[in-house]
Amino acid sequence: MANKTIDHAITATSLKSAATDPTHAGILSFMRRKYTKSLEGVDAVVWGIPFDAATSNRPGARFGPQAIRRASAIFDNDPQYPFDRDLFEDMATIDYGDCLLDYGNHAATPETIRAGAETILASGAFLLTLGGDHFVTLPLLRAHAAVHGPLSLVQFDAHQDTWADEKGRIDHGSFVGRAAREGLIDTASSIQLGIRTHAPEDCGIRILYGYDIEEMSAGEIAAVILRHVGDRPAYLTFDIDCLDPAYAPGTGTPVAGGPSSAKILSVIRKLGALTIKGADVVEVAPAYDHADITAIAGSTIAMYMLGLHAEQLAERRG
Ligand SMILES: [Mn+2]
Repeated sequence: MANKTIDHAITATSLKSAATDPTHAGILSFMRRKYTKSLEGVDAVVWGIPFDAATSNRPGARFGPQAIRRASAIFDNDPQYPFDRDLFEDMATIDYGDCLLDYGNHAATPETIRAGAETILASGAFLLTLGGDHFVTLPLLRAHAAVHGPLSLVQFDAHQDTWADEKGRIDHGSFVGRAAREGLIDTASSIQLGIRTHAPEDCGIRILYGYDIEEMSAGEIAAVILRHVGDRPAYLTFDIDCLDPAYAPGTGTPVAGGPSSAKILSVIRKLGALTIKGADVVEVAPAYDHADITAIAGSTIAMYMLGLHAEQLAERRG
């Protein structure tokens, strides 16, 4: 039974069940989840990292978490399409708020993010992070790999993010190369989807380029991912610039020739057999957005990731 309240983010009496706030009103949190720092009895955590100092082109992803939360108000009390269930019926889920970063001390940022993620993961909860630019995935991978070992990275992105890097640089275009060198990801079972630029190295990671995605069906794309990753622990990272700028104009480094949100959502829907240990949605920069197109896409992708986890939890709990 849903809580009959407004401002569910602060008035909720349970971490479960859908909220009933009007879509146009009330305090915002991701899908109106309880806004709390308490990790007790929590199955899933949504966390924001408002950081964009590693962007190479247009900054603004520091406003991503707020924009995604606002857009997520469209997910009301109804069963969530296409999952046909209240995602929160049995999945205690909170909005943990944002990671507090010192905008004047970027050198401290990676460790602040890693330590925050470590605290959340220590509770045993599933972590879904809202970026922030794509640099934030590196410290997130450090925290997840410390728990699960090297992860199969499933990366939706227009860019490989494998640019060469010197120790200590904070760059949203090099996190994959760094993660590979640090042994955070199992490159042989990792895969990148929607790539439409070239970088000097592929780190041995499988790539489905933009033109591959264009010619394949959602089912074919999902089948490649499932075969490549198998039952290894996986981390899903979704750079919103994977989508064509028509579907995600509000991002820092848009690249033409990408897939539609409809096609990619169909792919994600078919990834339920993956062993997903963590996920993020990054690079939503609302200042370049129109009519919330990008924020809605980002919040829907985030909702799908929670939906997959809700299904897996339900299956585990019988
Ligand atoms: Mn990226």
